[in-house]
Amino acid sequence: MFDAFTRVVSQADTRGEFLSASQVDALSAMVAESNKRIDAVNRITGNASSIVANAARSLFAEQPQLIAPGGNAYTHRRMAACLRDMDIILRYVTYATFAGDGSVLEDRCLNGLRETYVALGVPGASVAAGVQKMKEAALAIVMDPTGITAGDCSAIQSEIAGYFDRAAAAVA
Ligand code: PEB
Repeated sequence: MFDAFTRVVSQADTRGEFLSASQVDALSAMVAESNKRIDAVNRITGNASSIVANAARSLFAEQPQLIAPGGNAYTHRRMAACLRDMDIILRYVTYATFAGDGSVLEDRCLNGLRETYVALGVPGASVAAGVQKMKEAALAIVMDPTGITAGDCSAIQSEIAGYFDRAAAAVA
């Protein structure tokens, strides 16, 4: 598991090189912008249960076969497993956002997840659709201008979008 700093260190060490000026500059810029990152993590974390619940509700409205008898979210046990899975994926997206690196998401959540879903008979494309819904809701909350100093959050927005997209692509 890397963060933005340990990844740069590891890459430099692999080549036996000192850190380059451009690597240091990029990390300095990341530190200078870190309030945006922390605010984004706090906002997603603080709204996690409603992000999950609303995304699931919207998914089941679009794909009612999931909650019909025989569906993959039919019975309380499967519904609970589904909500838990969405919550787990969202949690790892917040970790990746905090670390500024997707490896924690890749290594501890997405690695092997497609195979798990295939084995369980859970439709990966439906999970991916749920992840996309969480992405929309999370980014709407992150980019909400109320109560924060106005600034350019396009970089953190696209970084977070990228983590959700990787999660969706990993199971689709
Ligand atoms: C991944 N999900 C399920 C299981 C596992 C995961 C390992 C099997 C064990 C169990 O039931 O608990 N676990 C989960 C995860 C990590 C982990 C992400 C990462 C670290 O450790 N059903 C639907 C939707 C979708 C869904 C499409 C969006 O209709 C999910 C939610 N996951 C779902 C369901 C099950 C499951 C298990 C329904 C139960 C399947 C079954 O037992 O029939």
